[in-house]
Amino acid sequence: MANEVKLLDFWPSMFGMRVRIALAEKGVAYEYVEEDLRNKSPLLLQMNPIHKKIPVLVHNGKPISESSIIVQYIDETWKDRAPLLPSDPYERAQARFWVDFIDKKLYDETRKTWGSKGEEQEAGKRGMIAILKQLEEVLGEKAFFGGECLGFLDIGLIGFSSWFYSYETIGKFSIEAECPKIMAWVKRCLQKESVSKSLPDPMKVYPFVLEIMKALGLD
Ligand SMILES: N[C@@H](CCC(=O)N[C@@H](CS)C(=O)NCC(=O)O)C(=O)O
Repeated sequence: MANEVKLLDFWPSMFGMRVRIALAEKGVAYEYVEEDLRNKSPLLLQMNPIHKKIPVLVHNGKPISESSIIVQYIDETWKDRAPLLPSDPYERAQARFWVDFIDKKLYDETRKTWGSKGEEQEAGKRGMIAILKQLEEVLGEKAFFGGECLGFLDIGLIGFSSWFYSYETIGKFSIEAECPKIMAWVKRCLQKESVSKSLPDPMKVYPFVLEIMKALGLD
């Protein structure tokens, strides 16, 4: 079967980054399609009519949406190399639990660090640090959440690190001071080409965040 793989994405998206990393880990060649989210393409609207969001993976013409579902699909489809989810069902359930936790809790807290002011912003900073500390406990003494190799939970979290500089600079706090183990883990992940080539430069993310803040009247 031919493998025609297309990724509808938007460069600063930590959700899109998950898919880029998973495809890189598996060595899957694909066409990258950058979306303008203020003017969504007919292809995006056709491929993800429910949420109308990126990322969408289009595999041999069939769309798959929701980043964590896409990463699992990639792992199951190209299963002969670089396993991303643990083989043990309990470990697999745990990895899925923590990615679900990131999706339900972390994104909202991080957004408050730059997308709000005053007490809400402070609460976002506290909330984000509390979640990262929780994840430090999950990491324990392991090199990666996946153990010796990058896994599903690593892929679920690492994209946020390209926004850390923006959260810290706008929110005036230091993630490294509060969560040194997470920062050491970020540095280990960035040594992997699958990660470093999939994440944008934090210095490019920062002006992008400032631009959204301006548009929201938060500057
Ligand atoms: N739960 C989704 C979140 C995806 C998401 O929030 N995508 C954003 C970009 S980061 C988007 O497409 N936003 C467009 C919109 O909301 O209209 C996933 O994991 O894929």
